[in-house]
Amino acid sequence: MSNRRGFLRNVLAGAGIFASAKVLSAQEMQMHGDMPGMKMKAKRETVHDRDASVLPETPDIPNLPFRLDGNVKEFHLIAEPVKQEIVPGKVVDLWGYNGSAPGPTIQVNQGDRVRLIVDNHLPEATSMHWHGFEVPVEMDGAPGASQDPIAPGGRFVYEFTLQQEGTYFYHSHMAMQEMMGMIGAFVMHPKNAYKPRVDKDFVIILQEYAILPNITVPNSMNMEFNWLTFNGKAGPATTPLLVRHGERVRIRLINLGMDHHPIPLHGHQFVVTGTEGGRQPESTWGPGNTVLVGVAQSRDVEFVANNPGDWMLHCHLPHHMMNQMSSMVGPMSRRKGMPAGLDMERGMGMLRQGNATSEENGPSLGRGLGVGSTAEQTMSNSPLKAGNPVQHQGMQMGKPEVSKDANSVPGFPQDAFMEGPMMAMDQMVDKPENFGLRPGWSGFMAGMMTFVRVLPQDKYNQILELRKKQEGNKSMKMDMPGMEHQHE
Ligand SMILES: [Cu+2]
Repeated sequence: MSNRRGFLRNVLAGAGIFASAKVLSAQEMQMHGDMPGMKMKAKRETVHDRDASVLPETPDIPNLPFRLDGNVKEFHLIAEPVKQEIVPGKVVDLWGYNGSAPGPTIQVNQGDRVRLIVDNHLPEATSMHWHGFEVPVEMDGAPGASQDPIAPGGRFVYEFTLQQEGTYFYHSHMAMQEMMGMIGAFVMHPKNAYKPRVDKDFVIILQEYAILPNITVPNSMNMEFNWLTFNGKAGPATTPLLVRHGERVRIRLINLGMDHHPIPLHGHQFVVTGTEGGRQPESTWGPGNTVLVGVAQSRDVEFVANNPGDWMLHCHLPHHMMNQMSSMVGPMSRRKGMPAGLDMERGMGMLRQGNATSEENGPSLGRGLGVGSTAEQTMSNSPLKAGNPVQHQGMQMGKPEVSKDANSVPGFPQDAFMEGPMMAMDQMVDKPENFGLRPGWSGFMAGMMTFVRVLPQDKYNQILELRKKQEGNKSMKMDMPGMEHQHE
């Protein structure tokens, strides 16, 4: 929060460009966005259009406010280091935009003229690419090809008119920076609202990081990943998508990483209505329940939430449904003692200083990648001695349910120490959107996992009330996303 506050102060004081401008909230954005078109269109049609479209929300990520300079929508993005709490207590050093990784979501209307001021507050050069945008080549943000990289402390101003519609994104076009979090969603709303209309519209950005225990900096050189996130949060810290029973829902999935993610939704069939190229013709909408979101792609899925319940939405790659997976930590934590002369951390092969790409560690941080991965010890998946589990503050550490002869079964243990009652932390991730989930639910949510909660009207309203109350409390104490200016 202090980052965002700082961001705004810098903008107000330093650049001067916002000095007399009003920063718009999401609702105002939508209203202003419709205004230029209003004069051109028949009034009736405009009203209808506005009724028919609903603003997408990006759970856990703010929208980027803009100011109007004549007919130009002006956005200000700051590339900068970010501290991001991906699950409670796990704060990592990422690179993102305006205090967030992924960066804030940009929303514009088809036909808009936009100006995007990009300031580089990173210690190295960067460049901003507008993925899939049909813009003049000088505005493409390809370093070395269409422009010089933006030097540290430097600025580049992009400006273009957008005639496209759909789910797009912006990202650093420096490959290693992409693996530090540097992406954000860019939604272009169509001139004529999509049909059929949806009642709920969500954006989810899929990312992955390699971060060993005790390290806060992702190893962007690694090719295996142990932290998998939706909108910068890993389960159970992701915020569920709330919908009313019977509503039509759109979910926009965007992937930028090293893996393709097959994303199933439980309990429903959906159709893919959009890709990174915009709306797809209805003739292509075959039913499915798992959508493969490839690297650098976006997929819009739509469905009618006709099946009440708390339904999982997740990546189906097994290792993408886990947190902090690291081969030796489990066995080390349950064997009888540390090797002679070693403390816990060294016994587990954990690094105690430096960052992932620092001189002293460098690429040796690979997790079992062979050459150069000597910082880790070779460990078998040793027998499970289920004593009283180590208690971690705030977690509901229960004993796993295992049979008496479990250790005689080849392959055991698998999930016994990976999830379930051992790892539940319902209280630590308590928020209105989680209200009423089954006790212990959080022990089974990790990595790229969240819920689509298809709720009856009364429960939906109850949660909204809780959310309102919490937001009321919050605005007394701290900044709200997109509304920072009120507290300056
Ligand atoms: Cu995945």
